[in-house]
Amino acid sequence: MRYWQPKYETMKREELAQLQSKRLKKTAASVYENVAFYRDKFRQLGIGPDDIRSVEYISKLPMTRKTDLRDNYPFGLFAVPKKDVIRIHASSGTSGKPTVVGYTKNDIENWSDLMARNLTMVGLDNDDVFQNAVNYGLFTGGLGFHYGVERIGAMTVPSGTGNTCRQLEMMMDFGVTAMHCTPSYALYLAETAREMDIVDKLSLRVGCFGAEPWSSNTRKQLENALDIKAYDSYGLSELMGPGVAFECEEQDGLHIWSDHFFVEVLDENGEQVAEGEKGELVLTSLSKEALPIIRYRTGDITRLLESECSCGRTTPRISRLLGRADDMLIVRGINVFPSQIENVIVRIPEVTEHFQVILDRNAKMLDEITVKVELEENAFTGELKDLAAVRRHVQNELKSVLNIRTNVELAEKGTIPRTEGKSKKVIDRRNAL
Ligand code: DLL
Repeated sequence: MRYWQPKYETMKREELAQLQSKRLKKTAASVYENVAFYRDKFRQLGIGPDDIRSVEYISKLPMTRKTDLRDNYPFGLFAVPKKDVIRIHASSGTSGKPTVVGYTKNDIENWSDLMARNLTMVGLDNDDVFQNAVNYGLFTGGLGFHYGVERIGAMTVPSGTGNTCRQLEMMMDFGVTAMHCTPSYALYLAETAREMDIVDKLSLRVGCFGAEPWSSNTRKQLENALDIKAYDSYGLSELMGPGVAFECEEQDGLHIWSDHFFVEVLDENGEQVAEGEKGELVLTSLSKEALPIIRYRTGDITRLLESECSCGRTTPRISRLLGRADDMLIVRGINVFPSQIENVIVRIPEVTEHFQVILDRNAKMLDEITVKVELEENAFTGELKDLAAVRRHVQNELKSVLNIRTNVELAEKGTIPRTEGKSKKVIDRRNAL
């Protein structure tokens, strides 16, 4: 087994708890001293950093939400002077101000190390050629991966996004063995590679995909289409960017680097759920200098897996992300996650894996949900002989999972927009005038 930092990756639980306690105390002291927002919160709760004897005390500390970063835009939560910040990133923010995050030199060092751990964990080294097909701007995915790839000494191809045919040409010409992009863009790349009939000219063996939810069926699809092993990469700007949690070659949950992040999975009342139960991922940074974050409510739903992984790493793991608390659609009182729809669609051979969910309100003010899917070129060669049969089949499959009747719209292949970054799968027109 190859590790990047074996000392930390295979730490015994007691040893890890000691390290976490030490780092939590330091983090709490830093935010108390340097960030008015946290000092006020700690004071309101009648606690100070000296009360923290061990990491278990964390459940008494205040939570941080995305709105707190927005309210303190741009640098209000930074715990170091501006001269010590060597880089910022920002998350796009679909509404209101974006959230800005900052890094000291040490933060960038740690981030690069964590990314190097991840890439080593999926079997990459300096013999690999790595194409990083994501945006290199304020989005953390570009530079975050780039520094990790350089750290393991692989040859970096910083292709960025766009021009899908050119991306594929680079893969062929440079002998690219590993790549990173969003899973939705990977599907598009795979589709284009098939159309150009070049899949067998690619040397790809590893794909790292993340930054948005994707299902295990999409994984299978990508692995088959590109003849690779596809790994899930989870992260968020507020905590660092990509690299917070990553799958190993076992593909059995994502290792979360708990020497740098303390993991909680909480129910609606803020109580820790039992191992294996669904809850919201709440993360505390244990080593960040520029922007330490205490108990950040990620909004992402997952399960905590504490059992040891056969890869030998002793970190806790989380299940693949099951959606976001705020991604959940409520349609006629029923909870619907876009990931459930994705899981159904990718199993139906008559339609492609691209879909959109459109929500409307009808004349009786009732919600209507329409799932738009694309018909495959050879859709009628199997048991389903015409459009009506395909539509009915998709509708029935969706009903059996969602417990709600959906309208199904069949579109021509290629008509649902493909994206280079995070895809927009839901169009909610219910409150439109
Ligand atoms: O998306 C960081 C990243 C870049 C992760 C590249 C992985 C690869 P943000 O733009 O701040 O940061 O968005 C973070 O994206 O809270 C999740 O809701 C979602 N997300 C990220 N990774 C996954 C994943 C980057 N593997 C938000 N599965 C997070 C599901 C994911 N959702």
